[in-house]
Amino acid sequence: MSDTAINPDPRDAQLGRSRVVDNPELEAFYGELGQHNAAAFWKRANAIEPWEPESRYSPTVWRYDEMRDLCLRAIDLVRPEDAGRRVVVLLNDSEAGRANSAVCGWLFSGLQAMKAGEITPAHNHTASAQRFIMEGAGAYTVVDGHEIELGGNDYVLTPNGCWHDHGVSVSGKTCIWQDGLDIPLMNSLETNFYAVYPEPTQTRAFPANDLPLSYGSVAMKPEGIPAWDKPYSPVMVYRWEATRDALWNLAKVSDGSPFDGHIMRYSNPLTGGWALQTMGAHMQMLKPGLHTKAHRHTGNVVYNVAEGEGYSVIGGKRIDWKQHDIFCVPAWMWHEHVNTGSGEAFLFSFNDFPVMEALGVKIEQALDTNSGHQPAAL
Ligand code: GTQ
Repeated sequence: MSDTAINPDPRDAQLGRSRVVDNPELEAFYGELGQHNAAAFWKRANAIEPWEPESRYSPTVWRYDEMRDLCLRAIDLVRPEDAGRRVVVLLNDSEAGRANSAVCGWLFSGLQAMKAGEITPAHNHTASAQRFIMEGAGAYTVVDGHEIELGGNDYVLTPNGCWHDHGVSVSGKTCIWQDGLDIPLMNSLETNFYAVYPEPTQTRAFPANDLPLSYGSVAMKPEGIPAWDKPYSPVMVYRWEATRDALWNLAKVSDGSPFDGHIMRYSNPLTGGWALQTMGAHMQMLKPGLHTKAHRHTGNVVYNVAEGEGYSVIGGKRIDWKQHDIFCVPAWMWHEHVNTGSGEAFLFSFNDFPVMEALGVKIEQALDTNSGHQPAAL
Protein backbone atom coordinates (compact mmCIF):
# COMPACT_ATOMS: atom_id res chain seq x y z
CA MET A 1 0.00 0.00 0.00
CA SER A 2 1.29 3.47 -0.73
CA ASP A 3 2.20 5.55 2.29
CA THR A 4 -0.44 8.25 2.10
CA ALA A 5 1.19 10.23 4.92
CA ILE A 6 4.38 10.70 2.87
CA ASN A 7 2.79 10.82 -0.55
CA PRO A 8 -0.82 12.03 -0.29
CA ASP A 9 -3.02 11.29 -3.29
CA PRO A 10 -4.93 14.45 -4.31
CA ARG A 11 -7.88 12.24 -5.31
CA ASP A 12 -8.36 11.38 -1.63
CA ALA A 13 -9.57 14.92 -0.85
CA GLN A 14 -12.88 14.34 -2.64
CA LEU A 15 -16.29 13.34 -1.36
CA GLY A 16 -16.48 9.54 -1.23
CA ARG A 17 -12.96 9.09 0.21
CA SER A 18 -11.92 9.25 3.85
CA ARG A 19 -10.88 12.82 4.60
CA VAL A 20 -11.50 13.16 8.34
CA VAL A 21 -9.14 15.58 10.10
CA ASP A 22 -8.14 14.09 13.46
CA ASN A 23 -8.43 15.97 16.76
CA PRO A 24 -7.74 14.98 20.38
CA GLU A 25 -11.31 13.77 20.91
CA LEU A 26 -11.08 11.47 17.88
CA GLU A 27 -7.66 10.22 18.99
CA ALA A 28 -9.17 9.26 22.35
CA PHE A 29 -12.02 7.51 20.54
CA TYR A 30 -9.54 5.49 18.44
CA GLY A 31 -7.87 4.34 21.66
CA GLU A 32 -11.20 3.24 23.07
CA LEU A 33 -12.14 1.35 19.87
CA GLY A 34 -8.82 -0.44 20.04
CA GLN A 35 -9.65 -1.81 23.48
CA HIS A 36 -12.71 -3.48 21.93
CA ASN A 37 -10.97 -5.13 18.97
CA ALA A 38 -12.41 -2.41 16.78
CA ALA A 39 -11.17 0.54 14.75
CA ALA A 40 -12.44 3.57 12.84
CA PHE A 41 -12.95 2.64 9.21
CA TRP A 42 -12.02 6.11 7.98
CA LYS A 43 -8.50 5.74 9.46
CA ARG A 44 -7.73 2.89 7.08
CA ALA A 45 -10.33 3.21 4.32
CA ASN A 46 -8.08 4.71 1.68
CA ALA A 47 -5.38 2.13 2.36
CA ILE A 48 -7.63 -0.95 2.26
CA GLU A 49 -9.60 0.37 -0.70
CA PRO A 50 -6.84 1.60 -3.02
CA TRP A 51 -7.88 3.25 -6.28
CA GLU A 52 -6.37 0.32 -8.09
CA PRO A 53 -4.46 -2.85 -7.09
CA GLU A 54 -1.06 -2.20 -5.50
CA SER A 55 0.95 -5.39 -5.73
CA ARG A 56 3.13 -6.31 -2.76
CA TYR A 57 5.36 -8.23 -5.19
CA SER A 58 8.13 -6.91 -7.38
CA PRO A 59 9.34 -7.86 -10.85
CA THR A 60 12.08 -10.38 -10.07
CA VAL A 61 14.39 -12.41 -12.30
CA TRP A 62 16.14 -15.74 -11.66
CA ARG A 63 19.04 -16.39 -14.02
CA TYR A 64 19.25 -20.01 -15.11
CA ASP A 65 23.09 -20.00 -15.15
CA GLU A 66 23.05 -19.24 -11.43
CA MET A 67 19.99 -21.29 -10.47
CA ARG A 68 21.25 -24.35 -12.32
CA ASP A 69 24.48 -24.37 -10.26
CA LEU A 70 22.46 -24.09 -7.05
CA CYS A 71 20.23 -26.99 -8.12
CA LEU A 72 23.29 -29.15 -8.80
CA ARG A 73 24.67 -28.23 -5.36
CA ALA A 74 21.37 -29.29 -3.77
CA ILE A 75 21.74 -32.70 -5.47
CA ASP A 76 25.00 -33.26 -3.57
CA LEU A 77 23.58 -32.07 -0.27
CA VAL A 78 20.19 -33.77 0.24
CA ARG A 79 18.34 -36.87 -0.89
CA PRO A 80 14.83 -36.40 -2.32
CA GLU A 81 13.56 -39.06 0.09
CA ASP A 82 14.60 -36.82 3.00
CA ALA A 83 13.69 -33.46 1.45
CA GLY A 84 10.17 -34.54 0.43
CA ARG A 85 11.07 -32.87 -2.83
CA ARG A 86 14.55 -31.62 -3.70
CA VAL A 87 13.46 -28.15 -4.70
CA VAL A 88 15.14 -24.74 -4.73
CA VAL A 89 12.25 -22.34 -4.01
CA LEU A 90 12.01 -19.11 -6.01
CA LEU A 91 11.13 -16.28 -3.63
CA ASN A 92 9.84 -13.00 -4.94
CA ASP A 93 12.21 -10.17 -4.04
CA SER A 94 9.77 -8.63 -1.55
CA GLU A 95 8.66 -9.04 2.05
CA ALA A 96 5.46 -10.71 0.88
CA GLY A 97 7.41 -13.14 -1.30
CA ARG A 98 9.63 -14.25 1.56
CA ALA A 99 6.74 -14.41 4.05
CA ASN A 100 4.37 -16.36 1.80
CA SER A 101 6.90 -18.55 -0.05
CA ALA A 102 5.53 -16.92 -3.18
CA VAL A 103 7.20 -16.44 -6.52
CA CYS A 104 4.54 -13.82 -7.23
CA GLY A 105 1.03 -13.29 -5.83
CA TRP A 106 -0.82 -16.56 -5.26
CA LEU A 107 1.84 -18.62 -6.99
CA PHE A 108 4.67 -20.77 -5.64
CA SER A 109 7.51 -21.91 -7.84
CA GLY A 110 10.64 -23.97 -7.39
CA LEU A 111 13.28 -25.77 -9.39
CA GLN A 112 13.24 -29.50 -8.81
CA ALA A 113 16.48 -31.36 -9.48
CA MET A 114 16.76 -35.14 -9.78
CA LYS A 115 19.52 -37.54 -10.80
CA ALA A 116 19.09 -40.71 -12.84
CA GLY A 117 17.51 -43.44 -10.73
CA GLU A 118 16.09 -41.10 -8.07
CA ILE A 119 12.44 -40.86 -7.02
CA THR A 120 10.34 -38.23 -5.28
CA PRO A 121 8.05 -40.05 -2.83
CA ALA A 122 4.36 -40.28 -3.77
CA HIS A 123 2.08 -37.74 -2.11
CA ASN A 124 -1.12 -35.78 -2.59
CA HIS A 125 -2.24 -32.24 -1.74
CA THR A 126 -5.09 -29.85 -2.36
CA ALA A 127 -2.61 -27.54 -4.05
CA SER A 128 -2.51 -27.97 -7.83
CA ALA A 129 0.87 -28.38 -9.50
CA GLN A 130 2.29 -28.01 -12.96
CA ARG A 131 5.79 -28.43 -14.30
CA PHE A 132 7.90 -27.13 -17.15
CA ILE A 133 10.83 -29.35 -18.07
CA MET A 134 14.11 -27.47 -18.58
CA GLU A 135 16.81 -30.10 -18.98
CA GLY A 136 17.76 -33.73 -18.66
CA ALA A 137 16.44 -37.01 -20.00
CA GLY A 138 14.34 -39.86 -18.69
CA ALA A 139 12.07 -37.84 -16.37
CA TYR A 140 8.61 -39.16 -15.66
CA THR A 141 5.72 -38.44 -13.36
CA VAL A 142 2.93 -40.72 -12.23
CA VAL A 143 -0.45 -39.02 -11.70
CA ASP A 144 -3.18 -41.18 -10.13
CA GLY A 145 -1.53 -44.30 -11.55
CA HIS A 146 -0.98 -42.82 -15.05
CA GLU A 147 2.70 -42.68 -15.98
CA ILE A 148 3.78 -39.78 -18.18
CA GLU A 149 7.20 -39.38 -19.78
CA LEU A 150 8.58 -35.84 -19.76
CA GLY A 151 10.76 -34.19 -22.39
CA GLY A 152 12.38 -30.76 -22.69
CA ASN A 153 9.94 -27.81 -22.77
CA ASP A 154 6.98 -30.13 -22.08
CA TYR A 155 4.26 -28.76 -19.79
CA VAL A 156 2.78 -31.29 -17.36
CA LEU A 157 -0.10 -31.22 -14.89
CA THR A 158 -0.53 -32.60 -11.40
CA PRO A 159 -4.09 -31.49 -10.61
CA ASN A 160 -5.32 -30.91 -7.07
CA GLY A 161 -6.03 -34.06 -5.09
CA CYS A 162 -4.12 -36.43 -7.41
CA TRP A 163 -1.50 -38.82 -6.09
CA HIS A 164 1.82 -38.06 -7.72
CA ASP A 165 5.41 -39.19 -7.65
CA HIS A 166 8.23 -38.30 -10.00
CA GLY A 167 11.48 -39.82 -10.99
CA VAL A 168 14.27 -40.10 -13.52
CA SER A 169 14.86 -43.50 -15.11
CA VAL A 170 18.13 -45.28 -14.31
CA SER A 171 19.34 -44.69 -17.88
CA GLY A 172 18.33 -40.99 -17.82
CA LYS A 173 20.35 -37.79 -17.23
CA THR A 174 20.09 -35.29 -14.36
CA CYS A 175 16.83 -33.39 -14.79
CA ILE A 176 15.81 -29.91 -13.71
CA TRP A 177 12.27 -28.69 -14.09
CA GLN A 178 10.27 -25.73 -12.83
CA ASP A 179 7.33 -26.50 -10.57
CA GLY A 180 4.42 -24.07 -10.28
CA LEU A 181 1.88 -24.54 -7.50
CA ASP A 182 -0.92 -22.51 -5.93
CA ILE A 183 0.45 -23.04 -2.40
CA PRO A 184 0.12 -19.35 -1.33
CA LEU A 185 -3.50 -19.36 -2.51
CA MET A 186 -4.33 -22.61 -0.70
CA ASN A 187 -2.72 -21.34 2.49
CA SER A 188 -4.54 -17.99 2.27
CA LEU A 189 -7.82 -19.81 1.75
CA GLU A 190 -6.88 -22.22 4.56
CA THR A 191 -7.65 -25.17 2.31
CA ASN A 192 -4.25 -26.88 2.20
CA PHE A 193 -4.33 -30.62 2.97
CA TYR A 194 -1.42 -33.03 2.47
CA ALA A 195 -1.12 -36.83 2.51
CA VAL A 196 1.61 -39.36 1.83
CA TYR A 197 1.00 -42.52 -0.20
CA PRO A 198 1.33 -45.87 1.60
CA GLU A 199 4.18 -46.87 -0.78
CA PRO A 200 7.18 -44.77 -1.95
CA THR A 201 5.89 -44.92 -5.54
CA GLN A 202 2.55 -45.68 -7.17
CA THR A 203 1.76 -48.86 -9.03
CA ARG A 204 1.15 -48.10 -12.71
CA ALA A 205 -2.51 -48.86 -13.36
CA PHE A 206 -2.56 -47.87 -17.06
CA PRO A 207 -0.29 -48.06 -20.14
CA ALA A 208 2.48 -45.38 -20.11
CA ASN A 209 1.34 -42.04 -21.60
CA ASP A 210 -2.28 -43.27 -21.94
CA LEU A 211 -3.80 -39.87 -21.09
CA PRO A 212 -1.84 -37.68 -23.55
CA LEU A 213 -2.22 -40.38 -26.22
CA SER A 214 -6.00 -40.50 -25.66
CA TYR A 215 -6.71 -36.79 -25.23
CA GLY A 216 -3.71 -34.96 -26.65
CA SER A 217 -5.22 -34.16 -30.03
CA VAL A 218 -7.14 -30.91 -29.82
CA ALA A 219 -9.47 -31.64 -32.71
CA MET A 220 -10.22 -35.28 -31.96
CA LYS A 221 -12.19 -36.41 -28.94
CA PRO A 222 -11.82 -40.06 -28.01
CA GLU A 223 -14.98 -42.16 -27.92
CA GLY A 224 -15.56 -45.72 -26.76
CA ILE A 225 -13.62 -45.23 -23.51
CA PRO A 226 -15.09 -44.17 -20.15
CA ALA A 227 -16.04 -40.46 -20.22
CA TRP A 228 -13.64 -38.09 -18.44
CA ASP A 229 -15.53 -36.62 -15.50
CA LYS A 230 -12.82 -34.59 -13.72
CA PRO A 231 -12.79 -30.78 -13.58
CA TYR A 232 -9.29 -30.56 -15.05
CA SER A 233 -7.67 -31.42 -18.37
CA PRO A 234 -7.20 -35.13 -19.14
CA VAL A 235 -4.16 -34.43 -21.34
CA MET A 236 -1.68 -34.21 -18.42
CA VAL A 237 1.28 -33.39 -20.64
CA TYR A 238 1.53 -30.95 -23.55
CA ARG A 239 4.49 -31.77 -25.75
CA TRP A 240 6.91 -29.08 -26.85
CA GLU A 241 7.00 -30.05 -30.53
CA ALA A 242 3.20 -29.94 -30.84
CA THR A 243 3.04 -26.65 -28.93
CA ARG A 244 5.65 -25.04 -31.18
CA ASP A 245 3.92 -26.37 -34.31
CA ALA A 246 0.60 -24.94 -33.11
CA LEU A 247 2.20 -21.50 -32.74
CA TRP A 248 3.92 -21.71 -36.13
CA ASN A 249 0.59 -22.63 -37.71
CA LEU A 250 -1.20 -19.78 -35.96
CA ALA A 251 1.47 -17.35 -37.19
CA LYS A 252 0.78 -18.41 -40.80
CA VAL A 253 -2.74 -17.01 -40.61
CA SER A 254 -2.75 -14.38 -37.86
CA ASP A 255 -0.80 -11.33 -36.68
CA GLY A 256 -1.27 -12.43 -33.08
CA SER A 257 -1.89 -10.18 -30.10
CA PRO A 258 -0.37 -6.68 -29.95
CA PHE A 259 0.55 -7.38 -26.31
CA ASP A 260 1.76 -10.96 -26.49
CA GLY A 261 2.71 -11.85 -30.05
CA HIS A 262 1.33 -15.26 -30.99
CA ILE A 263 0.04 -16.86 -27.85
CA MET A 264 -1.77 -20.09 -27.06
CA ARG A 265 -3.36 -21.43 -23.94
CA TYR A 266 -2.66 -24.93 -22.67
CA SER A 267 -6.33 -25.81 -22.58
CA ASN A 268 -8.58 -28.58 -21.44
CA PRO A 269 -9.53 -29.91 -24.89
CA LEU A 270 -12.92 -31.04 -23.63
CA THR A 271 -13.93 -27.50 -22.57
CA GLY A 272 -11.46 -25.09 -24.19
CA GLY A 273 -10.95 -23.67 -20.67
CA TRP A 274 -7.84 -23.70 -18.54
CA ALA A 275 -6.16 -27.05 -17.90
CA LEU A 276 -6.30 -26.65 -14.11
CA GLN A 277 -8.93 -24.99 -11.93
CA THR A 278 -6.68 -22.48 -10.20
CA MET A 279 -3.74 -21.92 -12.55
CA GLY A 280 -3.46 -21.34 -16.26
CA ALA A 281 -0.50 -21.50 -18.64
CA HIS A 282 0.48 -20.21 -22.05
CA MET A 283 3.22 -20.53 -24.62
CA GLN A 284 3.82 -17.43 -26.71
CA MET A 285 6.03 -16.81 -29.70
CA LEU A 286 7.70 -13.47 -30.39
CA LYS A 287 8.94 -13.02 -33.94
CA PRO A 288 12.48 -11.59 -34.37
CA GLY A 289 12.44 -7.85 -33.71
CA LEU A 290 8.94 -7.87 -32.20
CA HIS A 291 8.36 -5.24 -29.54
CA THR A 292 4.91 -5.75 -28.04
CA LYS A 293 2.66 -2.97 -26.78
CA ALA A 294 2.40 -2.50 -23.05
CA HIS A 295 -0.66 -3.63 -21.10
CA ARG A 296 -1.52 -4.63 -17.59
CA HIS A 297 -4.05 -6.91 -16.00
CA THR A 298 -5.06 -8.36 -12.68
CA GLY A 299 -3.50 -11.74 -11.96
CA ASN A 300 0.13 -12.78 -11.66
CA VAL A 301 2.33 -14.37 -14.31
CA VAL A 302 5.61 -16.30 -14.05
CA TYR A 303 7.61 -16.70 -17.26
CA ASN A 304 10.22 -19.26 -18.27
CA VAL A 305 12.11 -18.56 -21.49
CA ALA A 306 11.65 -21.73 -23.54
CA GLU A 307 13.87 -20.45 -26.36
CA GLY A 308 15.46 -17.24 -27.55
CA GLU A 309 16.66 -13.98 -26.05
CA GLY A 310 15.30 -10.54 -25.43
CA TYR A 311 14.01 -8.37 -22.64
CA SER A 312 10.81 -7.35 -20.95
CA VAL A 313 9.96 -4.06 -19.29
CA ILE A 314 7.89 -4.70 -16.19
CA GLY A 315 6.69 -1.86 -14.00
CA GLY A 316 9.44 0.33 -15.50
CA LYS A 317 12.19 -2.24 -14.84
CA ARG A 318 14.06 -3.78 -17.77
CA ILE A 319 14.74 -7.51 -17.40
CA ASP A 320 17.02 -9.07 -20.02
CA TRP A 321 16.43 -12.76 -20.57
CA LYS A 322 17.74 -15.82 -22.34
CA GLN A 323 16.90 -19.50 -22.32
CA HIS A 324 15.39 -20.78 -19.07
CA ASP A 325 15.69 -17.51 -17.22
CA ILE A 326 12.59 -17.04 -15.10
CA PHE A 327 10.87 -13.73 -14.31
CA CYS A 328 7.50 -12.57 -13.06
CA VAL A 329 4.90 -9.91 -13.77
CA PRO A 330 3.01 -8.92 -10.61
CA ALA A 331 -0.68 -8.02 -10.75
CA TRP A 332 -1.63 -4.78 -12.51
CA MET A 333 1.91 -3.92 -13.59
CA TRP A 334 2.60 -2.61 -17.08
CA HIS A 335 4.65 -4.99 -19.14
CA GLU A 336 5.92 -5.42 -22.69
CA HIS A 337 8.24 -7.92 -24.34
CA VAL A 338 11.01 -7.52 -26.91
CA ASN A 339 12.70 -10.24 -28.96
CA THR A 340 16.30 -9.10 -29.63
CA GLY A 341 17.47 -12.43 -31.11
CA SER A 342 17.72 -13.48 -34.73
CA GLY A 343 15.18 -16.31 -34.34
CA GLU A 344 11.76 -16.64 -32.77
CA ALA A 345 11.59 -16.36 -28.99
CA PHE A 346 9.24 -18.65 -27.07
CA LEU A 347 8.02 -17.71 -23.60
CA PHE A 348 6.30 -20.28 -21.43
CA SER A 349 4.26 -18.77 -18.60
CA PHE A 350 1.87 -19.82 -15.88
CA ASN A 351 -0.63 -17.63 -14.06
CA ASP A 352 -3.49 -17.40 -11.59
CA PHE A 353 -6.00 -16.14 -14.19
CA PRO A 354 -8.55 -18.94 -13.56
CA VAL A 355 -8.98 -17.63 -10.01
CA MET A 356 -9.41 -14.05 -11.23
CA GLU A 357 -11.94 -15.17 -13.85
CA ALA A 358 -13.91 -17.38 -11.47
CA LEU A 359 -14.21 -14.44 -9.08
CA GLY A 360 -15.17 -11.99 -11.82
CA VAL A 361 -12.10 -9.76 -11.31
CA LYS A 362 -9.97 -10.41 -14.41
CA ILE A 363 -9.43 -6.83 -15.57
CA GLU A 364 -7.14 -5.68 -18.36
CA GLN A 365 -5.97 -2.32 -19.67
CA ALA A 366 -3.86 -1.26 -22.67
CA LEU A 367 -1.36 1.57 -22.23
CA ASP A 368 -2.91 4.65 -23.78
CA THR A 369 -0.03 6.30 -25.64
CA ASN A 370 0.72 6.51 -29.35
CA SER A 371 3.58 4.03 -29.20
CA GLY A 372 1.94 1.83 -26.58
CA HIS A 373 5.24 1.61 -24.69
CA GLN A 374 5.95 2.63 -21.13
CA PRO A 375 7.54 6.08 -21.51
CA ALA A 376 9.68 6.10 -18.38
CA ALA A 377 11.21 2.72 -18.91
CA LEU A 378 13.13 2.92 -22.16
O1 GTQ B 1 5.79 -32.03 -6.78
O2 GTQ B 1 3.94 -31.69 -5.78
O3 GTQ B 1 8.22 -27.76 -5.96
O4 GTQ B 1 4.28 -30.50 -3.45
C1 GTQ B 1 6.86 -28.07 -4.10
C2 GTQ B 1 5.84 -28.76 -3.46
C3 GTQ B 1 6.70 -29.54 -5.95
C4 GTQ B 1 5.10 -31.40 -6.01
C5 GTQ B 1 7.26 -28.45 -5.32
C6 GTQ B 1 5.26 -29.84 -4.08
C7 GTQ B 1 5.70 -30.23 -5.32
